[in-house]
Amino acid sequence: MGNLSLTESRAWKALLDHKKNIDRKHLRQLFADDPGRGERMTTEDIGIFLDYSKNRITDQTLKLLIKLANQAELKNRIEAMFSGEKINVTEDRAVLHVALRAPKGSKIMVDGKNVIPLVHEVLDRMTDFSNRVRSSQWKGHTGKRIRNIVNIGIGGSDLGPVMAYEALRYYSDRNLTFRFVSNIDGIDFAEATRDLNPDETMFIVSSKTFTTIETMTNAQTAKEWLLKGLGVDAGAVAKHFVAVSTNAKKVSEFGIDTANMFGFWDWVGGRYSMDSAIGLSTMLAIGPEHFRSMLKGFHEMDEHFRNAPFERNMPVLMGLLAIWYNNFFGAQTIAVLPYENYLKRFPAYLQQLTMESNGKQVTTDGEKVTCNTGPVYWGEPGTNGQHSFYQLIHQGTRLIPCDFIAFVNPLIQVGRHHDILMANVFAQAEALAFGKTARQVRTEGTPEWLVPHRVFNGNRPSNMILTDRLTPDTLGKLVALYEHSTFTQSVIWNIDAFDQWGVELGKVLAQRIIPEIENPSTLLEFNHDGSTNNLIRRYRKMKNRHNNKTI
Ligand code: G6Q
Repeated sequence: MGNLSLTESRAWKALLDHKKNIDRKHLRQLFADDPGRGERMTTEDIGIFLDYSKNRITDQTLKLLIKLANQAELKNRIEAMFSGEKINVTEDRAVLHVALRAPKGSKIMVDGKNVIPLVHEVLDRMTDFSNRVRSSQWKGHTGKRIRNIVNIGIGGSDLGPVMAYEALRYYSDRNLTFRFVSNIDGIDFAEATRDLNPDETMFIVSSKTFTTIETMTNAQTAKEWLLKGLGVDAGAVAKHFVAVSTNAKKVSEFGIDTANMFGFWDWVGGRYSMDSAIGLSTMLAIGPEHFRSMLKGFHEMDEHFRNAPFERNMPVLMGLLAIWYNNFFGAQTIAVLPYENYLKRFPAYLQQLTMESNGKQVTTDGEKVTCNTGPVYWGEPGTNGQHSFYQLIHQGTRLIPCDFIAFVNPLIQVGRHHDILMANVFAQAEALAFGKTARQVRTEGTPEWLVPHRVFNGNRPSNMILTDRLTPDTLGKLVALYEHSTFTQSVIWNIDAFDQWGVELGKVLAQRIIPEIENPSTLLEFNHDGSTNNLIRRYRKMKNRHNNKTI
């Protein structure tokens, strides 16, 4: 590409030209001209079937998008990631979530050291620990078995564990209760623990840095809650607290024995860490075997991403389609719509994965990007969304590409429910693509004044991801699919998908305001802008007007 910006490059301009042809063709036309596309524009591997035929593309579009990927040297970038190159340039780190699920015998070098044995050593320790807790061998301070597990963490140290717990609940040990505390809002902790017995409760403090204010405050509160509840001193902590972190020093300062610490490494980004020790709560819930099966699923998608030709490569195709709508149609969002209730937290998980990764405005060289980067990902499980925001997707003025995710077999067969659910997902994709013309509406006998309101333009694109059933293995594949689609997009834009400097500013500013609002002896003169100064003054004057309950 030389010194040319992305948007001046040959592959980009070819797509801009081509877009004019696509604009002239409705999906109805594309299907009429090419009846075979419904079968041809699909790909299937490792048990996942992707139908991308209802996208506003032709075979030529795909060729041009793949040229764009080749121009960005996507193949080399994938290899660079898998071989441990420091592709997180602003933090000078390797990006090796793929190492977390690589089989025992493999070899990935970071700074001259093979990291795979380290990964498996931690996995083995997690296995041993999980078995001891699940089999009641591990006892709390008063000799009772552990029945409640509370994960304390935020961001990457929370969203993955929460999502995986919900997604794999079917496989979880129902004798154990799982709670997740993330928010600094004390209500989160209070509600999560209000009905728990400290004798039977174990906290997992999950924090890569072990300095995050939300997590450290919640962990401190948990310690006090436990010791007060048991009526004992700090000696009880060892039986009720474990840590997941990269920071042994801070863990031990907090009072957790580092023998009860499960480590990971700086080459695992928070939002890419649910398959590291951060997944300890997941392993406790579903057991080590299921956890390893999830890792196997991740790994199979890694191999698919690394080896499948781009024409049949699911993360590459989905990443390129995201670019197509984001950059050539001006679409600002992508809706992810799982037709599987267990996946209710999946869109929330993807929000962090995709938006923290690709919410960037400069290239890896520090140049301002010349086009839009990361789209907003959002969604809700079907069919609930159908009775709320789908209206805007069907008849609003915005283009919202959708990813439908559906499973052929339900985990629990309840009457006719599953066939009805599946009929809905197929119908939605069909309606979005083909709509309903004015002529069709008229032939239904609709009065003329109502016709415009009942017309569906259609031509609204979607992907359909179809697989057998939601297993730990499938979940691993789905998460890896989105991880690699996100990476694919970042490579095209040449941005660093693995840093998150934007998260830092809020943390720094909050630290400055805390003493100003906590300490009543400080003057009411602050050095912020007029609005922030006023808000702080107002807060200080008004607080404590009610008799707040403390725990
Ligand atoms: C993820 C981000 C961020 C991080 C949290 C928690 O990629 O880095 O969401 O996971 O800020 O950080 P700790 O795990 O260090 O507490």
